[in-house]
Amino acid sequence: MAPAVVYGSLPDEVPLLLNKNGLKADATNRTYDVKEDYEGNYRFAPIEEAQVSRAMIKRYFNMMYERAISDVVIIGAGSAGLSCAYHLAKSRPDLKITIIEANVAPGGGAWLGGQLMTPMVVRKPADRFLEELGVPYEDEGPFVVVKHAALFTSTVLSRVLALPNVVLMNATAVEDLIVRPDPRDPAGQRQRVAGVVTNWTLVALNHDTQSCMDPNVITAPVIISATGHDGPMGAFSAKRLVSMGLLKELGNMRGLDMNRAEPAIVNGTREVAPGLIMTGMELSEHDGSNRMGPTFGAMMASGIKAAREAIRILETSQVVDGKIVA
Ligand code: AHZ
Repeated sequence: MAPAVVYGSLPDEVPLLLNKNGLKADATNRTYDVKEDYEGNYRFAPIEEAQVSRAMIKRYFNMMYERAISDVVIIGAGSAGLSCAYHLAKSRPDLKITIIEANVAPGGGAWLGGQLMTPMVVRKPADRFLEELGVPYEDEGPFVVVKHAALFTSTVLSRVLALPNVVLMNATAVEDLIVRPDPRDPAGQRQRVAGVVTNWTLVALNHDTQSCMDPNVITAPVIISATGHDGPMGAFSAKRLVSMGLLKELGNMRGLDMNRAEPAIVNGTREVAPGLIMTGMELSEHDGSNRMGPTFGAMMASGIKAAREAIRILETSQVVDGKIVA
């Protein structure tokens, strides 16, 4: 006779707590014979492989379920997107902020300065953002220098991820935008960006090699696009606005002029189409403004401005179930 198949015998996942004797006890008061010994006798608490799967799946898919309606979606976790997420999440802890990043590694181009060198240059007054994050720098008068760009990027990333109202889905690409008639337009002609269409990036990169692999969606009253200048995935929303007929043509990023480029990006950060704010270097493709090369102050200040714009929109709108209704 075949052996009986028994389900439900796996212990549920329960938090481990340290008890008086240094043994780990979980919430059901089971104790585990663990030892932190680096002389050859290190012992872990036992685990079933399925517990590991369930620990991840439960959290990830609960998070996707919960964030199917978000308050703000930020597309792209480069220096502009992360600066935006930090300012927004700190200023408005009540908002559900969802960051979608196509790459496995968040951070965009901010892991290095210019020409693959490590120092990062930030023009004043954007050094105030470094102060707020607690990132040290050397003062060179009109600008400051962080010893390694990764010190800025890892710090802002860890601060953002530690905020309870932020989630980051990396290795996930935005491959389209949700667009609806804008309820604020009495004629019903104007279109409003109302969410994002997502897919695992590895799937998004394989639409030409496989049969149809349909996407997922996230609804939000405000979308902030921070996908950088043109590249394999860059300037995503700017290009989609053109192909959808919501923008006549791309302005195309112009040649390098640090003095013109940085204020143009910061001061031009705005809601470029109803429901869609654009920040960082993506804006240079939308507006046809100069690039600044390896100076990062404008990315930080543009991110902060995008966060302020998002708050302004939310404070002047009536939102029901993730949709602006008036
Ligand atoms: O992976 C991209 C990167 O991390 C991500 N991204 C792009 N398209 C996406 C999509 N879905 C999800 N469809 C997407 N994620 O967006 C991030 C963009 O980061 P970035 O560092 O490229 O852009 P940024 O505007 O934050 O910073 C630009 C930094 C530059 S470029 C530049 C110059 O060339 O002159 N100067 C500066 C300071």
